[in-house]
Amino acid sequence: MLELTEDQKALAEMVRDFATTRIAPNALDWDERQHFPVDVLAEAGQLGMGGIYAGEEFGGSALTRSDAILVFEELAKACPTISAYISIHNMVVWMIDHFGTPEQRAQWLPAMTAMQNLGSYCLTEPGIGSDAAALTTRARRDGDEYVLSGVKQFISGAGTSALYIVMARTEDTGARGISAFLVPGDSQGLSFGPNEKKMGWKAQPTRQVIMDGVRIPAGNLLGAEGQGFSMAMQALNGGRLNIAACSLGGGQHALEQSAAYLKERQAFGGPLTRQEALVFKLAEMDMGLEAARSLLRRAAAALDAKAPDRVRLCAMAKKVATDAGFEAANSAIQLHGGYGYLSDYGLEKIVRDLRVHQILEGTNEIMSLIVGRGLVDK
Ligand code: FAD
Ligand code: 2MC
Repeated sequence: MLELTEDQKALAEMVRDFATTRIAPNALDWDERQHFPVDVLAEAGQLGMGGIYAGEEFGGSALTRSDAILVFEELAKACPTISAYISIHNMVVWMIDHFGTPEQRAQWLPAMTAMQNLGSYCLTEPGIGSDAAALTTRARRDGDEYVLSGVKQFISGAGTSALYIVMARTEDTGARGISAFLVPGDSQGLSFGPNEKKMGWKAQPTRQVIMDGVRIPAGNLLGAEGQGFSMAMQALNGGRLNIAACSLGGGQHALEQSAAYLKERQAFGGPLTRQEALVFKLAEMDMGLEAARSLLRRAAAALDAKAPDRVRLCAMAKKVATDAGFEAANSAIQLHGGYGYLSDYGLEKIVRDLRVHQILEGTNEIMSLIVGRGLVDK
């Protein structure tokens, strides 16, 4: 299970080629200019990365979750921010492909799997994040339409996306009163807050999505009324695997760069690789990443197999890998000394980008809550 197949090795190599030629050379510049490279995203779409685990009927690649984590790790070696946005887009595409009607799939998927149109996932609100089942955005049925009002906070891709999947309340019955809606980006009454100024993830926009009486056709309800929370959580299981893979990619790149640097850097009469303490640090980084990668592959296999413990394993992998990736990147700065602190070396960007993976797609405390509840709520 942990060995890659020949097809998986070829997939990783194809993505690596794309990432090293089209993303890596530009990553620092996009970060500095806060540039969201939609043209390069469309190129990723042409290579099948817009619907990685969506069916082939409307342009998806019909790959597994075990394949997808390889894609996201390779992309993240070049830029965690771009990799993570492509993951969010894939969550949206998967929700439409998996839960949508034939009409919804035919309408939205072709341009989205090609990444000509981008998608945003809208769960968080200004007043609720971790306690997602308490969300307050309203959707009221009015004849052949729904009318949506409320504000979504921290929405990745907002303002650029053509489609927003919005989780909104249709009944006052907790998680079971939440429904999911397909909200076109050009809807009347839809507006966006300013682009947030952030520590990292600068090459993708993060904005509020503001809905003031947005009217959408009743046919834009995704799934049935009351199923929105469950669908949103199912999409997040895959998102958590992908974000874990993004952290591994960033951490792995930082590790490789550090090993190369220690070989070159001279001090105390020879290269720094002669200092055993530093080689031990590299070994610790490697061990942390490899252990997390093993758990991540097990969690992805569990999601592929719809195993009963998949939610627990996805939560574990998300916490373990995002912590390991951040630790590795932060250690890489230390191993580079003062140079690690300079933007040109790219390491401080990786630290800034990976820091938020411990916060979003469910904070790492919420991952512990999911795992811990399973131990004591039996
Ligand atoms: P809170 O829920 O207020 O938590 C505050 C602190 O309390 C955290 O440390 C948390 O772990 C802790 N805490 C809360 N409850 C518990 C508990 N029961 N036990 C222990 N500790 C607890 N959301 C979207 O819907 N779509 C997006 O595209 C999106 N993109 C994002 C991009 C960025 C750059 C950022 C920063 C966030 C994004 N988010 C998005 C939102 C993200 O998912 C939330 O920030 C996250 O879920 C945490 O919610 P919160 O910020 O409200 O923190
Ligand atoms: N997969 C499938 N179903 C799930 C699930 C999961 N991961 N998590 C919860 N559910 C189901 C659960 O089985 C239950 O179903 P049923 O009603 O049939 O029993 C229902 O959802 C309600 O779950 P809980 O009773 O556990 O609800 P509670 O409110 O106690 O806790 C919690 C839910 C905290 C686990 C959930 O709110 C959560 O994951 N919070 C974190 C929010 C989050 O991850 N936000 C990320 C936003 S997106 C983002 O950051 C991006 C960058 C895109």
